[in-house]
Amino acid sequence: MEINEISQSGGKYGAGEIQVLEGLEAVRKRPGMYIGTTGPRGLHHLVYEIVDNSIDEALAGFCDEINVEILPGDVIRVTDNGRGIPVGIHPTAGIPAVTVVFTVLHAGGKFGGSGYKVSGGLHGVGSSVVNALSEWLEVEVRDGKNIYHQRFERGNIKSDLEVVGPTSKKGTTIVFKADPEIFKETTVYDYETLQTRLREQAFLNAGVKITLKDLRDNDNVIEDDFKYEGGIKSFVEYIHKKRALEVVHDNVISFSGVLPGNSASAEIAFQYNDSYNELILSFANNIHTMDGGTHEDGFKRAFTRVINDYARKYNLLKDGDRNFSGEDVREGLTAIISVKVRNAQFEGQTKTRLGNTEIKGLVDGILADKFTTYLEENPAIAKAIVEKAISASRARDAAKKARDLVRRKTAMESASLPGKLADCQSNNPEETEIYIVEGDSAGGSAKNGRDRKFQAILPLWGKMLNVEKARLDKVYGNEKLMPVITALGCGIGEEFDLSKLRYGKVIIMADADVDGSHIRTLLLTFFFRFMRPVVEQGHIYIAQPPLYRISKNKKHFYAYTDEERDNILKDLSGNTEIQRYKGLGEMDAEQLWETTMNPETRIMLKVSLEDAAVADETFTILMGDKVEPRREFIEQNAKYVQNLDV
Ligand code: TSJ
Repeated sequence: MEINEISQSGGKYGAGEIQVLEGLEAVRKRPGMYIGTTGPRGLHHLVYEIVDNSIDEALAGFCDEINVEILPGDVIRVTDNGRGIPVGIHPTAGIPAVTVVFTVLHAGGKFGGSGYKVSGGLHGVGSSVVNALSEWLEVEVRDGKNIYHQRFERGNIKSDLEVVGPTSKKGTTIVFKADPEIFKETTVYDYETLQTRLREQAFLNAGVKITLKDLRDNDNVIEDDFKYEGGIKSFVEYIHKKRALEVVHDNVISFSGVLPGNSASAEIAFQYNDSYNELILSFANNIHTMDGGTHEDGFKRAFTRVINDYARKYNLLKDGDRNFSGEDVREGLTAIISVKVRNAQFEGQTKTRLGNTEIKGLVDGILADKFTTYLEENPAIAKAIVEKAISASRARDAAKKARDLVRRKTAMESASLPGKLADCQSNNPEETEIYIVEGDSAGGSAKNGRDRKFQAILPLWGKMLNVEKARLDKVYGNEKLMPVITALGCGIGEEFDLSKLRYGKVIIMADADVDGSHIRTLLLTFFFRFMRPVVEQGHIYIAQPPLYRISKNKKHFYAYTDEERDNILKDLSGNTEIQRYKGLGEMDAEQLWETTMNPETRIMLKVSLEDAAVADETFTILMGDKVEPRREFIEQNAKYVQNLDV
């Protein structure tokens, strides 16, 4: 451990005395350098940073319970039943080791010799950074004899480490309040964000019990327990259950292995479902490697090879047949890859790509050996997997044919734009907009109300395609989606080219009811799956038509929420007339322009990639074959989803 960063040594700190250590001042000056952002992400990152330490203790084999509580005032309390952060005097710093942990930059983890730190946040900082960015932080250590306590404020020691009582228990508790001076946007935690992350950590660390409690509202205490003996196998089961996906074989397949010398270990779990989507989630030292890396590369390479070898050996692929592509064998596959590496190298701009070259061989080797044996020993499952790959391969050929057909048609017909499209005059995407409108009457009002210079209208009609169950070839033939594809001009799938997008803004305009919500979700799901960059680059918007028109003395006011309606009614007081719009079709062209389409006055929601991903998930739940998760979803969202027929 490096202690030379500490600016005083051997000192006794008097309570109340303010000691600023150079390192921590730097953290407060440039918080972004240490936690990425001081927005909500950075705020939640503080919690992960603290919890990671308890997870390390669990990985070392000394802790099996971690409790995370959100207290009133958005104070966080994390408690574990590990050995307790060491309280002895640190040999070089001359102060208690626990104090070093919170006051010296990079002091997390590795003291005591045996510490094998594998977890750690995105930016690999530590508890001292959390301390520096907290208005106050208190630590309590229980070593089986005494309870120790120390308090810090904005990184400064406020009280010395002192014994505050006896105990027979062991463990560590950290309580902290994120500093509003640093987290200017918000210091309010989102329960679901913490829930998702803690559940994920429980999957990745089999057998560790993690609890989350929200105690901010006395009348509404929320609590979740996560403990998965099955580890990442349970993770795969959870994903399939949550997404209401039907599985192709009963059991999740899983393998694990280590490198000689124990410098790294890998666990792999996967299962096929009957959808056409591939979902591979990879982790290195419990960090989600969003950009993949050597572990994912090794998995993909070996996975494709093993299945091709098997299919050749048993003549399921004949002499003249092409090998399956990676996409073919991964269609409908959900896989989790989790590796623990002693010296993990994270690469790329966001440091979410694993770079250690030896890991590719580790994962490849595990699959080559164990998956090959598995297929030999489970011929029925092997057959199901190969058949799925054959069907994927055929569908890919069919999609290519369908695409070529569309291309040829497009080339032949001079007017290749959809017949129902009312195009705009400008062809400069910097200023053009397309309204995708559900319903013919609304489409009519929109056409008449628009500014035809830059606003195009595409009414949607025809039968909805279940995008969840659709491969590309189905999308190519679909009468509802094809006009959207041709109107936007940028293609889908392999053909996709963002530079050909014909409109800068793609605006979904649908009623504010359940059917409207359904069509919005469908379109978002479609864009998310088949034109993701259009979403990523912020081209998708949702129009916000008003819910009410309030009239008084021939003057009209529009309200977009119930709250707005009440405020307007209060302001106007007496003799008003309220019209509740049931659909876009009830507005005439002028009203629609004024309230929803005029750039000067309209309200629009810009869709983020996250919104689209949520829509994708929601859609999967609503459209899936399984009844249970659907009911659960509707119950949870009952307040938002009214009048829904179940
Ligand atoms: F982040 C933190 F430091 F504030 C923190 C540390 C927060 C929480 C909630 C827990 C912990 C933590 C640290 N729990 N358990 C430990 N264990 C050690 O620090 C520890 C104990 C003993 C030995 C040893 O070698 O005897 C080594 C270590 C790393």
